[in-house]
Amino acid sequence: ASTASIPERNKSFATINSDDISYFNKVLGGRGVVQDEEKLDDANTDWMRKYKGSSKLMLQPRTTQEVSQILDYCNSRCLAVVPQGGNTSLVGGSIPVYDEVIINVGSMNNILSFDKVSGILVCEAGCILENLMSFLDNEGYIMPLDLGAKGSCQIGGNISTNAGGLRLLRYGSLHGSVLGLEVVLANGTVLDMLGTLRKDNTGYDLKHLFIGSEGSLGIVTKVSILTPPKLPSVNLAFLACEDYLSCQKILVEAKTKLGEILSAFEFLDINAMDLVLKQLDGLRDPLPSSKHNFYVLIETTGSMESHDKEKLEAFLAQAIESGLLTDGVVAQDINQASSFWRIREGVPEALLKEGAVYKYDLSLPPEKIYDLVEEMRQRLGTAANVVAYGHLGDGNLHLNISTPQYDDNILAKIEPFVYEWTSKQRGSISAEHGIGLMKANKLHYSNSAETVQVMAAIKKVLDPSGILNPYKVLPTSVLSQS
Ligand code: FAD
Ligand code: 2HG
Ligand code: ZN
Repeated sequence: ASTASIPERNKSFATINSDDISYFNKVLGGRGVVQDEEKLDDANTDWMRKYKGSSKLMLQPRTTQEVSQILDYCNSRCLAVVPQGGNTSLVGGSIPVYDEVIINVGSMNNILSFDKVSGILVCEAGCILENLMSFLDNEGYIMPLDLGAKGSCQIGGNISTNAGGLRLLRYGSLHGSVLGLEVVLANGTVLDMLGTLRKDNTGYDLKHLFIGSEGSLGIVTKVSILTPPKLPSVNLAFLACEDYLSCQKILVEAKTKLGEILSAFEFLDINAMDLVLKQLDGLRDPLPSSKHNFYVLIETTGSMESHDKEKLEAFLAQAIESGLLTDGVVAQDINQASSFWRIREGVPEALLKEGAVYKYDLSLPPEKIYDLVEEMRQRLGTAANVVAYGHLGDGNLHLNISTPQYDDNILAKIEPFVYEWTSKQRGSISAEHGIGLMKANKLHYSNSAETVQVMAAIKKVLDPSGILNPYKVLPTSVLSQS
């Protein structure tokens, strides 16, 4: 991977010594002070195997008090730290850049309360998303977010990245469903904002600062989240369109004709589909009679099976008759539905198997999305496979450029072009994955200089020595000025 844009190690940070290790052993009672090389190697390496740090220490606290003591100590010693959850970041956000101490709250994985009437779940930040989903399933509820990394990512990591995913279209962003947080600041101060109220207009709503701040302002230790009820009727259609304009028209049709039951609207282009079928075992093309340029997944979730089915079938029949859809199939059972989802959710894994990958996670006006993909294909010719998919219903394109290995000449053709193009459309250079290390010095493409200055000022107030997740989110140049 290219390291061209990685800033130098900040010399004001201390390096760990044996006194530090003794202190951490004392605080954690001898458990969760990890110096084992193999474990550290995993924690130093990101999911894409693109970024690699060289931390010598990972701490696994079990209580908020322990997190507080660790941070208080690191702050006074000027030891830099990186909060890490499931380490599924796609922007180099969760790994140390140099020798930062890794703090992983994965051992804080208790469910603290669940209110069956309101659907409000309170849990510790280290709970794995899929475990929360299974817990809620037994209670007749679901999590308001779902994503391909559910088996590893932690709710604290989801909140810190403001993860979007497959259900955002229906249930909105975590800024809406997170009702409260407990957060530990850089100096060890515990902020108890763990409310369980839907309505609470008492002063500045500080929890929102931590949703999406990628571990740069504090460590999330507890979470209160509003969960939707599990509805009995879920249908999933796997559909084909011949051109991108038809995908957009189908989206508008789905929003108007399936409005109250629409729960996901995703797309893949033919390059994404071919790749996933080639790289992942056991998957079959749901529409095998011919190849199509675009594939769309439409999920509906409602309370009455017969009504929902009738509605979806009428919608599909009309879309086929009008020529917007050229083929389509509705999953007949839960196994077929999960195999359809596996195709969509498996694209990142398929890309990883294929070789090197340049990832761009963009918010763009939906009508512009595929223009960028086509321009990128023209720029790169046969040197790369340009793959497009994503959360079309939310205007979120996942533009992935796959090459046999990382190559700075190819990167120079992609960047800054992709960021400039997005900026010109007033799009976002990070729809849902965050800024991390990858885009810290690209923030200006989506934010004015004044906005970035205010962000730096907030960072200075909450973390004056800059120990929390250094080199990430904000450009180091702005932080050193403020
Ligand atoms: P990590 O990757 O460990 O950390 C992410 C960031 O949060 C880092 O900056 C880290 O410092 C910080 N952090 C972690 N825990 C805490 C904490 N307790 N307190 C403070 N800061 C913390 N993202 C989407 O938005 N939508 C998707 O559909 C989606 N799909 C994905 C599919 C795959 C296969 C993969 C690998 C990733 C996907 N992601 C997606 C990206 C990723 O953001 C999410 O997987 C997830 O939200 C990260 O959670 P995590 O626990 O792994 O956090
Ligand atoms: C998804 O929606 C994830 O599958 C990952 O956000 C996207 O790999 C990507 O670009
Ligand atoms: Zn996504």
